[in-house]
Amino acid sequence: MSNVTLFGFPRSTFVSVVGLILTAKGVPYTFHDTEDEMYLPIHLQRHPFGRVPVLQHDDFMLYETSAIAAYVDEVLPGPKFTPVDPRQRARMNQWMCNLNSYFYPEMIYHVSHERMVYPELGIPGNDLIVQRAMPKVIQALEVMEKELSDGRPFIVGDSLTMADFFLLPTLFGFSLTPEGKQLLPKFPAVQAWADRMAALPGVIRFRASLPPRAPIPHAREWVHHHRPAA
Ligand SMILES: N[C@@H](CCC(=O)N[C@@H](CS)C(=O)NCC(=O)O)C(=O)O
Repeated sequence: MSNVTLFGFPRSTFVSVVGLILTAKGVPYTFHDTEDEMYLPIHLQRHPFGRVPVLQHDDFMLYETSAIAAYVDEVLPGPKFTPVDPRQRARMNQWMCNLNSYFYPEMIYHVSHERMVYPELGIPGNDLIVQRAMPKVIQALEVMEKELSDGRPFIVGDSLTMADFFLLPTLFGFSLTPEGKQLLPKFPAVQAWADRMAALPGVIRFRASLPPRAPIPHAREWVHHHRPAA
């Protein structure tokens, strides 16, 4: 029986980052769906900020995706996704920070939530929030396109690193929005990277393990808690 449990809800991009890394390493894990528990004491005990993912390994509980990813790659068996070379490792960390600071907030919080998550719950999306985010989305894609423009297969170079797994779910979530469909074809290196990632056996296995895409009921609360001001 697996002694690794991943807590989260299936549409979460950060939960997918951890799921992708565990799957690519070949680590069996149990997925615990927190959809109905997000605001209950049982979940706040796992994550005092009420977010996901949370990882349990034996009796060790850990939250925050970057901390979880580093722990998983260091401690659990399977291929390593952290470069040994300090400069490559620093570049990987830089790209994980890029995702956290410049990609996820704009592409997911501002665009995907307004275009997909809220409308799926009957809550109208706010065009102003999307329009305000778009210059920053374009800047992020331009930076990524430039990084990949020397023909490297992965974001840090020849080898797959955790940074690729950090970027993929956010880029995928954005690609489903009208803005993503219109914009991404203008970034051929980013598109080629996404296609290359989608063809990796671990990514195929992880995606096949997900339930069919469904609305996120607890996202109704986000309107009150953390929707950006229009
Ligand atoms: N800094 C956190 C961010 C995690 C995060 O924002 N997760 C989102 C899902 S992608 C979440 O928990 N949202 C649930 C909510 O706000 O109710 C990390 O890296 O783990």
